[in-house]
Amino acid sequence: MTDDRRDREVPVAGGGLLHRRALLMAGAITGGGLATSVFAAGRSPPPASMLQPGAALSGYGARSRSGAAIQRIVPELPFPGTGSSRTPLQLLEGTITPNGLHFERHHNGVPQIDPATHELLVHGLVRQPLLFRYEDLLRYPRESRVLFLECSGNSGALGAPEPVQASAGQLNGLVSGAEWTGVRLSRLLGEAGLTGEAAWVQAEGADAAGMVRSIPLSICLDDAMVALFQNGEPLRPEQGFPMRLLLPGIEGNASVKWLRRLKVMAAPAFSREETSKYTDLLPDGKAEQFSLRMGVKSIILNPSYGLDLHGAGYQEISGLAWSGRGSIRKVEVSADGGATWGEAALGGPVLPKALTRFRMPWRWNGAPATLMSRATDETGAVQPLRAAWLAQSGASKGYHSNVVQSWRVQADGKIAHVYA
Ligand SMILES: Nc1nc2c(c(=O)[nH]1)N[C@H]1C(S)=C(S)[C@@H](COP(=O)(O)O)O[C@H]1N2
Ligand SMILES: [Mo]
Repeated sequence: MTDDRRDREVPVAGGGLLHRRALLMAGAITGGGLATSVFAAGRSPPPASMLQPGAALSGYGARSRSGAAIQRIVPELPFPGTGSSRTPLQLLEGTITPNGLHFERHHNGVPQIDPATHELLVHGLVRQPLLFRYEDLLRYPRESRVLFLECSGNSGALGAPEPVQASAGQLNGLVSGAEWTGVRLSRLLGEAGLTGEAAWVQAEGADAAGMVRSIPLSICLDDAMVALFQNGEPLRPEQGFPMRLLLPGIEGNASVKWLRRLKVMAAPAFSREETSKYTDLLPDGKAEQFSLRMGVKSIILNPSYGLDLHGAGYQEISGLAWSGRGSIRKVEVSADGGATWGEAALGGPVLPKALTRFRMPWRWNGAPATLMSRATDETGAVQPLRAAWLAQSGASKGYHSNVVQSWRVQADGKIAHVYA
């Protein structure tokens, strides 16, 4: 190693983790080691793509052939419309999930809804009940926000007694990130005029599940929106076309899709989705209801299960972090099973209640290593270790898992899911 490289590659923790500033320095990391030398490659004749005109223009772009191989992780189910498909997080980059790869969770399939006849009713404890057509909503002032959406059942497999050997997306892909555009819910409720007793809003979807969730008014009047667009185009049917609730930082279940009614109430509905499901069973056998806000969480996506390493040397460790309470303050990474930790670089802009990409330079020495990441959010909340989380919440708890996860890199470069 040259003196030059030693200056730039400052170790910050055990197992070869480097100071994040190494990411900023051209040539510091690879030192010419990853690309093919020009002399070895020989001369460079024009490729076949330069010898004839390319394909025609198209009305809607398609993915490259290899890109098209990236698919949602869809389970085989007895009732194919009811269940969830997952985002293959480990195969994607950045923080925005392409619309066709946004995870899906449907309780009774994807309805086909005609925007020309669909209506949103706002009623209950309001001075003036109102009906909004899709075209009405399109005339309201809009706002766009980059947000994560996560099912509270995400990462539930981390509670299994033995680590499930599956990809990062299979384990954690009930989270996606998108830029959502819509109308602030407070604007619509304000127009209907809330009465004094108003305290909850029951949201109902127009799907065959007739899904109902009760949402505290404080959340509805804060940053909730009725979303109409997703990453620049109208919502996909899977995501709730023509309109859905989008509650930043709140468990996905409450972001009711195919939204058709909002009933302002003095008390919650105590619907199926907030009694028999989506409650958190505590060690004493009681169930906590309306534990709506998602915790601080991070996962390493690269390297991860299924993305084996090919030889020792420089590797970038990268992944995603998010928190329902605001923005990510820091992500620490360990390469020695949690004995020592170094701080990763955060990709900007770091937005509240949005996916944040973290990156950590690593020079792997080829020996077995256990990789972990641990996020801290702007409120100071820290992602818990698995054992601590299970101890305080009871092993039966399937929802809201935000435990630190561990990947074991073996000497042959293969990666296993482990409990460290
Ligand atoms: N009407 C309706 N809304 C719904 C659901 C549903 O089945 N019906 N599923 C909920 C659940 S459990 C989640 S996690 C999110 C998933 O949103 P997505 O499919 O756009 O990812 O939608 C929520 N909204
Ligand atoms: Mo969910």
